[in-house]
Amino acid sequence: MSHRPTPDDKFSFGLWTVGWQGRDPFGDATRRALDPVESVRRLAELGAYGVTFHDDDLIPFGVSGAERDSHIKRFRQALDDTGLIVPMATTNLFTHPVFKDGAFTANDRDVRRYALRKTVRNIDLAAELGAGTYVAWGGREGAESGAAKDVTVALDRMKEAFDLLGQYITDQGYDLRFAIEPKPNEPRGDILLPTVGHALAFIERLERPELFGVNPEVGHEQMAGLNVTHGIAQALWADKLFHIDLNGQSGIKYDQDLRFGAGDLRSAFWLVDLLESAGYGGPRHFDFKPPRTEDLDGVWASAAGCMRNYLILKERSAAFRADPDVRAALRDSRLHELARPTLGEGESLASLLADRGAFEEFDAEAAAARGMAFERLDQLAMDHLLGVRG
Ligand code: XLS
Ligand code: MN
Ligand code: MN
Repeated sequence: MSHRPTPDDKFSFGLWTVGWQGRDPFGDATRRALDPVESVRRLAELGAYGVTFHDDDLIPFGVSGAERDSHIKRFRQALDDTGLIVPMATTNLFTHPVFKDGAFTANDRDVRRYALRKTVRNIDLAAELGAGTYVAWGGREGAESGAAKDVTVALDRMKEAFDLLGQYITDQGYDLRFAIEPKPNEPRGDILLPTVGHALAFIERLERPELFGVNPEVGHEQMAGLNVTHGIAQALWADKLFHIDLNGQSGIKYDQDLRFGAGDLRSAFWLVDLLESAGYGGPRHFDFKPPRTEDLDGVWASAAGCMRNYLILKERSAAFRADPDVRAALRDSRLHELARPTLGEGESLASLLADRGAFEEFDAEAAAARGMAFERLDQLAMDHLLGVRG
């Protein structure tokens, strides 16, 4: 298998990822600004199929209507020239100081109204450019102190905002769905809808839940110490994996946004194994930050590394699944039993209750003595991941 990406691999990148200039809380920019047109060209050359953006990545905040149009025109031209598409777009509701206390859940009502208008304006552009997904990351929706935010009321306001946006795309007839992106903290001390689970539960309370799914980010779940592959499996199980942000993270600390495959490599392996075996058909979107040590050559090397690592892990996962020893080990670990419903066909709860073998005559000691053989199975995965088998 080749590790050279092609558009069929559906790799996409945010303009803000390769375009990150390296400004952090302690230091200034280490790289010049990238023209979005240059990013589109370079990403296409590297084998990506899509590019995504926040409104302000493409059109600097506060410019006139005419200037806005000319930025959009140049971008469209670059898309036409390269064949890159825009699978997703999103709103910047966090950089400008007006959003210091949030956007859809800001205590100030006029800020909430402004945030909705800013979002609607960029939804129009997303629809015009053919995007199928609109991401909503509420980075400033949260608090640093207890009484500052009434969380139940803030969730009412969050629901109000998403219900209005759902109504908007329905009224406009846009072929667009929303993907809510959870994150536990940073930049707020604590952010609302902090994990995939919180977001999935919230979506069920919306007026049009069918229009809403999640956009989990690898590092964001890991910042909360969670197993990101399990979170994504649950999103898939609920038919809610509308989009994904792939990157790398080493444990519970600040949002590292490493290139995909860096950080927790075993977790990355299981994630690719899940996405590929579940037949996830959406974009493989990278939301990473090339470290500020890098010059622009390093930026493109880092972007290429994201895609290369995904393809290597995809190959390793396919070899793992095809290995006859792995198949035998999966049987020994009784995965096929997990796939069997607990009641037999046509069996009822009453027959389970009447089954003496299930309880009165069940030999719990004998069942407890059975080994699960998971260590052998996991070592086979490790061997495949490290490239010493197949
Ligand atoms: C920040 C988020 C952000 C979203 C899009 O932590 O990952 O980049 O993906 O607003
Ligand atoms: Mn992140
Ligand atoms: Mn993200």
